[in-house]
Amino acid sequence: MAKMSDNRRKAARLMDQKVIRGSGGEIHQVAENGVPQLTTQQGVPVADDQNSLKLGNRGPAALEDFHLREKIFHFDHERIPERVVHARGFGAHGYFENYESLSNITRADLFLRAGERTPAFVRFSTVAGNKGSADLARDVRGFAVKLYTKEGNWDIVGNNIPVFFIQDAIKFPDLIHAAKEEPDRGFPQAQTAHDNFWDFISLTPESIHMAMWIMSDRAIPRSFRFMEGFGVHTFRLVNARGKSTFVKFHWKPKLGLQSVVWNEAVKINGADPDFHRRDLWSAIQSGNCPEWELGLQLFDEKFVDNFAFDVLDATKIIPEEQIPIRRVGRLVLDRCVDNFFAETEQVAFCTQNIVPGVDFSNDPLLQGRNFSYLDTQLKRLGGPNFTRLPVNAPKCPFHTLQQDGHMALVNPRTRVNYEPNSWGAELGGPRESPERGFQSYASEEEGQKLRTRPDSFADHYSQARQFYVSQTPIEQEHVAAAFAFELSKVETPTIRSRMVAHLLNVDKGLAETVARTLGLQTMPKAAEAARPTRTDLKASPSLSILRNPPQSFEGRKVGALLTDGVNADLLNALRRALEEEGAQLEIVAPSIGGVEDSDGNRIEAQQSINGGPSVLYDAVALLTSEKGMLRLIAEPATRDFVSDAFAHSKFIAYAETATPLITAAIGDNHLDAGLIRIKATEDAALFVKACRRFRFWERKSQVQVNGRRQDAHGL
Ligand code: HDE
Repeated sequence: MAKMSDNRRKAARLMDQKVIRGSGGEIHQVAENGVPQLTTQQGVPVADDQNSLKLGNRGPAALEDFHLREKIFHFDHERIPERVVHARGFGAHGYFENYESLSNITRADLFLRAGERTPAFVRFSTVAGNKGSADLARDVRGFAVKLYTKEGNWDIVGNNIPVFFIQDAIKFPDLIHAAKEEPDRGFPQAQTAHDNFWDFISLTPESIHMAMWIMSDRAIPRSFRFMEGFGVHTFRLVNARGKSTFVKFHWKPKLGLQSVVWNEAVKINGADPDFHRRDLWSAIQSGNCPEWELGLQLFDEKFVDNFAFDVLDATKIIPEEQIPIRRVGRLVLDRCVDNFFAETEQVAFCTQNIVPGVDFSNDPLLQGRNFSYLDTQLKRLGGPNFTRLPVNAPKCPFHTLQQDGHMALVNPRTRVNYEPNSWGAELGGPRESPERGFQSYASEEEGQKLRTRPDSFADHYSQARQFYVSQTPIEQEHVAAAFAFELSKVETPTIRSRMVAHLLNVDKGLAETVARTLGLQTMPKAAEAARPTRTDLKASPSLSILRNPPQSFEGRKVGALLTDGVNADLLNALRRALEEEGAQLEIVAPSIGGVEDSDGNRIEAQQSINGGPSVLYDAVALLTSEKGMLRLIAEPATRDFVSDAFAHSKFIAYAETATPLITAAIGDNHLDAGLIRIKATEDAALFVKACRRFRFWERKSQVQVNGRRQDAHGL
């Protein structure tokens, strides 16, 4: 009889681990002391998960090895198609809490009672990149919210930008094809900086307003937690009496808006491509649960008739100054997913998922989306039963007569799978509910069947100009620099000129700056406009990030570069001041083993200097001791830590002993008020107070990099 392979196994230790060594030296771990047994999918206990079944010691492999076959078969089928857009995303659970009854506006159940909490799942995403792309791509961010109400699931599938590129869904495949990697070469990925994208945009004047937004800092957010969200389209809210009010949905982040600068974004992508998902994960895990308030812009037919633009045109906003935002509740994200695939990947948002009390408008983009989402989920999730996956299923009771299909987990339990039927109240299954059931708003619709664009959609530039003039000079500089960067990657000169021709209709100064930076030899004429740009639209301060700063440094992170001998008092003072502010301190040290402070205490490090560049932080502190500093001063990573923080206009706290490090990195005549020397413990609090402004934008001085002048804003 063949010897059981177990006889050749020997108990062994691998450092702290008690293991068993097999005959080939491989490690086995055994189910004992209450550890569950590994089984196959069929529940058969597995004796050996390290070796396949072979004839003799060295093979060949036996086809009857059902464990090997099952394991590899399942692995081979682990992937499902990624989303055609918004492939890279990150989700979390939470709840929506309603502030007051809105019954006079809507019969939607979640809005009827003050204090009512509705479970929610939110998925943030980038649009263009594939699933494995980096978080800091210049891109729109998806902001999709699933609300599990007591009367069904309501999905607000929005973005962090309130307008869209196109006005009609029929252009969506073209837009996305143009934005994604070019089909012959398969690159560039997760970038709009290429010919096809700008070719399409330059031939689609309706997209110019959105182009302004994506060239602004909105497209490189510091974190999902510091982004607004928008439902984009006009929707309807309908009350119990059947009265409809138009609405636009807004999510306002409690921590305020914040973005990074482009040069920083590029470096973050290298240092931590998961920067945004890690940020959300850590915030929730540490109990700093991000919050947004739901804001409603409510308006009636009279406003619609008098508004300068068409409320069905998704390339237009309604300025907050014109229709103020009413904050009606808060969204809190307080639980990370248990499993990324099961929840974040399998969650299926559909714009069609609405509840009684909410309804669509005729926005042609929204109408097309209502087809697209259900359709795409079928392909992605492989069958019609994706609605039963835990993350997609309603949390209220639901009863349908639908059955079968791929992966049917639940079918009707009784004989009844149709209606009407005569099986009576007990056996007859679910019935209609004329009172509570969803009723479409009975809007008056008539007209010829036409394939046309309404002329009320024809103004392409006025709000683009309004967006631009609403920005601070710094933000305007960033917009110009972003256009110049993106167009510099466009190889075809006529496309560059065409874009400048459009920008001339937005703002002459902007167009000239972009043309100059691109080195355009001749200035084109302004693009012929379907409607002349209106210059009477007032600046809307709410469109600027920098005009609406939060008053606190809460939720932000300081990276402190330490060496052995760091002044313990200063470090503790900084830690305390940040804690009081609700901000975080991360220790960056020459090695991950940490440092010893001036009192002889061991300080744990979260990053080594090579793994924790300053782009990962909102502000930095240089608390190196004199001796430690001398050892680091020639290291490129250390110099970059300082010079990047400086170039990205960050506040920098420094101990006297770190001064030579600053001089080495940025020269000796650049000290400005954004560099704060902390001598005594009170100075740490002053530094944190200064950080409430996030960036020291006044920094006009220049940094010498490789003998060349570099703009201090990292443009
Ligand atoms: Fe989407 N969009 N979209 N979109 N969209 C998808 O659905 C589509 C549009 C948005 O985290 C797809 O499940 C069309 C506007 C988000 O899972 C697809 C049109 C806005 C997400 C689709 C638009 C969005 C998607 C791909 C033009 C902001 C990610 C995978 C008519 C208001 C949801 C999927 C998530 C995803 C179609 C335009 C937001 C193909 C046809 C405008 C946040 O169905």
